[in-house]
Amino acid sequence: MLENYIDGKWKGHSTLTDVINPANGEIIAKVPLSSEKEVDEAVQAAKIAQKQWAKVPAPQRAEVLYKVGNIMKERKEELARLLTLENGKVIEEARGEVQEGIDMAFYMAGEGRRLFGQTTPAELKDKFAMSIRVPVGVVAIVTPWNFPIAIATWKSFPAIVAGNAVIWKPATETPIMAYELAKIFEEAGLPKGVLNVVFGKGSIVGEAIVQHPDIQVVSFTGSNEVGRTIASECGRQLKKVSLEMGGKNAVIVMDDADLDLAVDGIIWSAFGTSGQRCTACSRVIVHKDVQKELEKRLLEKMEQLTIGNGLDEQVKVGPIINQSSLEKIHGYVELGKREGAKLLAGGFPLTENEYKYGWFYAPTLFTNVHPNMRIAQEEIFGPVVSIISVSSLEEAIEVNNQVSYGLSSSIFTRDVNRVFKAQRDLDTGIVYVNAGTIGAEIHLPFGGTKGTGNGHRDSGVQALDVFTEWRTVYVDYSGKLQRAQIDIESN
Ligand code: UN1
Repeated sequence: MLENYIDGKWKGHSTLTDVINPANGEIIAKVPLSSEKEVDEAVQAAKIAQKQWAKVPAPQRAEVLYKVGNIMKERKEELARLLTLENGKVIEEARGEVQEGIDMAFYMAGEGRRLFGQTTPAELKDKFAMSIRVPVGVVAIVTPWNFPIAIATWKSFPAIVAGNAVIWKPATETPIMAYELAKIFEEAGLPKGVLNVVFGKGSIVGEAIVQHPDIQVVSFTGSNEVGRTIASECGRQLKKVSLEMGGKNAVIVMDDADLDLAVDGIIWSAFGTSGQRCTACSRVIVHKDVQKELEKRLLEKMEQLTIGNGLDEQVKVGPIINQSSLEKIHGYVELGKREGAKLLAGGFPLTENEYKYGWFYAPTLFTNVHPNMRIAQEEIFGPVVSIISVSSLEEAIEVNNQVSYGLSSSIFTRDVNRVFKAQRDLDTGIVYVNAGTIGAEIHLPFGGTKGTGNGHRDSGVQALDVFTEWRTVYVDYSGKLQRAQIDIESN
């Protein structure tokens, strides 16, 4: 039974819900469904803790992150197995995700000795001007089930090293990673109240977070619909909000591409994590001259994909997170057929034998897809790919950009001119050349344009912008009153 972590204490709750292993339907834990009361308790503790934490020198705050990183490293295999149990992703990807968290710990710990500000010349004599980063105060992070530990580290580590206190609401589907990370912080010696975890539903706990007057920042990764609601409410209250809300990411395959490489890139980014990544490839925009050959090779590779329980090292595609996601995916496949797309592979849930008690969906490939079809416009968040045929690079870029999202894109070509044109014109926050659409590294900014977000970035040094304010400091050491803009002449 999992417990909330508030003010350094583990607190049980009377209302609980089941955590289910999506590979076999087994109940693996129970998680609290908390209320506004727990959110408020956490915020009150965080307010007190933050005042002290902000006074701890940043290099010392960073020491806690080094310890967190080391504990995660020691426990990497165990954490990866727990991650596969609750989320379903295959074990090698789970190890990769835990590694992302470890990398983020050491990277952000390094920021404890930087947190660079700026010095800028002042207009007046004997006057010094600088801008420094200061913590915002109490911040909230709301994290999704598809990367339950990595995304939490992208947000909580910069927040903590910068001197904030954090209220964390993890997804109820994957609370075990949150529970484990909170235990790791506790073991690493993070002072009580600096990190608080409140489990529960978005409609209650999430809503209470957004409404709480003492929370200054909300950093959210999840659906577009929820993100927009959070944004409008935070806007009304003048809270800073950072949003990452998915993608409709495309791989472009030009007529001069290394086709085998492109096929590998598509398979990995479309069917890895069963397509349940914000960065997953769900469109392939292919030059018409290589379309047939690409389809043939894709189908051959798709046949080799082993689907099953992610704990089996041989399995390449794990389950879908839950029944409602499975139904949504299947709904889109039915819609694609009605819209006139041609189904080349998959298109059905797997329900027999070993698949009986879990939620599995066959890797699915559509062709003859028109860019305006809903399957080519809306995020499906499952193993479903649409092939769209084009005649030129310009058309490929136009089709890529014709969606409301702008997270990730990729191009396979051997032509350096096309590479540079594409990286300039593809309207996404992340562009890959000769690689699939997934695999962002933690020391670079992660986020997207248009409906993917609102201009902020997770991870990278840019994450600090979400969790700090810029303070401008002028020190006048002239010993007299110097009036800016007025006394300039007398300098
Ligand atoms: C996500 O899907 O929300 O770039 C995160 C990637 C991973 C992170 C994905 N490193 O695919």
